[in-house]
Amino acid sequence: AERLQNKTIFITGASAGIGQATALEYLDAANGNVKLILAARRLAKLEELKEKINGEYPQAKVYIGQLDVTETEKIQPFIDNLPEEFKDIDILINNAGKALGSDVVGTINAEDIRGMLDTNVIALINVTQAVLPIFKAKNSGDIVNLGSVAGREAYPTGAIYCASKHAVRAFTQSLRKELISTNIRVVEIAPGNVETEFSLVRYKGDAERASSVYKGTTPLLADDIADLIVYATSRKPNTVIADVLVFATNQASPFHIYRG
Ligand code: 8X3
Repeated sequence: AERLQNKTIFITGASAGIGQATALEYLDAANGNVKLILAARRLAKLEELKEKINGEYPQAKVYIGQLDVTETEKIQPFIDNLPEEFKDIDILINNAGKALGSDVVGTINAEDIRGMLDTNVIALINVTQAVLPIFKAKNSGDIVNLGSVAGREAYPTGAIYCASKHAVRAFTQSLRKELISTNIRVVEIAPGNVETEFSLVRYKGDAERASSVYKGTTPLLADDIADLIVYATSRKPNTVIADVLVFATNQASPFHIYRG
């Protein structure tokens, strides 16, 4: 797309899943003419991804950086130390996020509670606050926050994850309203089940349980969400795709899933 040419795009959680797919989707949509800032905890994965991108799109500019977004004090330096040609961020994809465990209230361990709220909520807020001055200075930029159906409909055994995604939704809506007089666009993309490492992380490595989430369905894949993110951020400047709830065709709520 013409509108994406030479944009600088900052993606958190870029080493796998929706984050990685989004990086590749931007490259595809802009024929490699984008600058990507790819951040994640797993640097080796990012190095692999960068190599793959360099092979396929020699014209693409890719900056990879190890960043655990829950390490609050590292966020601003990460932004400040970007190489000159990557400093002028145009699109922020707040993708890093996770579910940990599936326990009922009363049995949720403290590490999981903090893990979800730190990554999904606090880190997302901190990254947004670090990038927002860049957008305000030029009166443009897109902020895409990854919500979830869990941010619309809370379900049992997901209290903290659901609370975290409700928080993402509220934060996103407040921000869009605060920026009403600017050209900055704020987007929430809220997927249902997407087949990524997500369930493996939620069920702590139990591969059988993880795959049962998607069993009998034609699940959404990471690149289906990436496709929507690229679509939303390549609309005409007078348009904001404010809010997208997206399911696999055979899902209608967290617990309405048709398994053929
Ligand atoms: C992931 C979808 O249904 O597990 O955000 O909450 S769900």
